[in-house]
Formats: sequence, structure tokens, C-alpha cells
Amino acid sequence: TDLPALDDAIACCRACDRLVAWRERVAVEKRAAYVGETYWGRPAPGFGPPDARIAVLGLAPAAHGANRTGRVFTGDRSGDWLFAAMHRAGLANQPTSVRADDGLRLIDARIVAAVRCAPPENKPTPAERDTCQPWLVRELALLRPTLRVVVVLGGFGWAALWPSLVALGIEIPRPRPTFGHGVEVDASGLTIVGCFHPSQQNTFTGKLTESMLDDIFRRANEIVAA
Ligand code: DU
Ligand code: SF4
Repeated sequence: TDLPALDDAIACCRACDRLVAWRERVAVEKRAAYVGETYWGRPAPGFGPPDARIAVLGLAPAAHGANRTGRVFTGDRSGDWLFAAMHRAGLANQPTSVRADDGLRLIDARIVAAVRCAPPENKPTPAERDTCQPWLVRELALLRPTLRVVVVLGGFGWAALWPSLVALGIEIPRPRPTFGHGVEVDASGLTIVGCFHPSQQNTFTGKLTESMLDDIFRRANEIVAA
């Protein structure tokens, strides 16, 4: 199987009752600003070239972001921050990502998520995280030949990544490293880099600044170039 086939399979998944109900309900009820749009209302597959050396691991689609547009981080405030930073780092051909047909291309980077369906309050349960994990494992397995760096956005993705690496037969440090911004861990030649999630919770409060985000992608580029 290849990445496009995996993307198709992910987009058809209905394994989590609660999330299927939520993603579809949001797609019908919509946000006032988007009433004229047809929401995606399905799982969001990864986005970016299949031979990327950098993976960016998020939490889950936003209800009116990827659950609306069908592309990870596209059409929400977190994405505004993320794609602008990736563009500054040379990892995206444009700084914005508002619609799935806006011409965005990622360069040497693929964005994936720990959970592929929009969860109520952006909070998947541990059971939902575990149910979705095989998709992440399969995606990382397909990226593995070229993958050098995984930038992990937030503690939820961090928690999801380690068992996924173990499932791939990748040796990880014990005890499992604690999440933090700029934390860097070597796992059998893969470098895992922690980064605060560019959600409004972090960007509004100044916990995550543009220059902090730039530092992370600069470091990822450095590792890839080494
Ligand atoms: O504030 P917001 O951009 O609407 O994002 C809501 C929430 O979802 C935030 O915690 C980030 C997360 N998120 C994500 O992990 N992946 C995405 O593609 C979009 C949003
Ligand atoms: Fe399937 Fe993942 Fe969505 Fe659950 S969260 S329904 S496992 S794609």
C-alpha cells in the first residue's frame, strides 16, 4: 500500500462512535461564518509529499478547520501560525492555508495527526487516541525510508508518538522523555523534537511566539541538512 491509498482508507474510517457522531453533527450544524460551505465531516488524512524528511505531528482536526476543509490545519487559527512558520522555514510554498484547493504545497514535510477526527472540545479520549494509533503507525511506516525528524506539536501528540514508534520496532529511550518546547530526543536515528502547539491557548497568551516556532523549524532543517 502507498500513501494515497492510506489517505483514502483513513478518510473512510468510522471506528470511533463518539467522534463520527461529532464530526458529522458539526458538519451539519456548521459555524455561522461558514453556513454556505459544505463541510468535509470526515477524518483528515496527512498532507505533504510521501518522501518528506520532516513530519509534523498535531493533535486532531479542529471542528471548523480541517473538519470543514478536509485538509489538516487548514482553515483555522492554529494553521495560520503553523503554515506561516513553515513558509518562513522554506517548508511550504505559501504562508496561508485556507481551503483544500488553494495551491498549498509542502516541501520536504508532511503533516499528520494523532487523531484524525475532530473531537469535542479538542479533547480526544485515551481510548480514541489508541483506536486511531494504527493509522499513525501505518503512515509513519510509509514515511520511514526518508523520515529524519518528527516535530511534535503538543503533549497529546507526544504521548501518541512513543507507542507508535515502538509498534514500528524503533527503540525509544526509557523512561519516556518528558514533553517540552525544544526537547530533542534521538530514537534510533530519528530525531523527535517537542514544540508547543500553535493553538490560540498558546499563541494568545504568548506561551508560544513566532520566533519560538521558527527556532523549532530551523532546528529541524539543520538536522535534515546534517
Ligand atoms: O484554535 P483553533 O485553530 O481552532 O484549533 C483548535 C484546536 O485544535 C487547537 O487545540 C489546535 C488543534 N488543532 C490540531 O491539532 N490540528 C489541526 O489541524 C487543527 C487544530
Ligand atoms: Fe477512525 Fe481515527 Fe476517526 Fe477514530 S479518530 S474514527 S480511528 S480516523
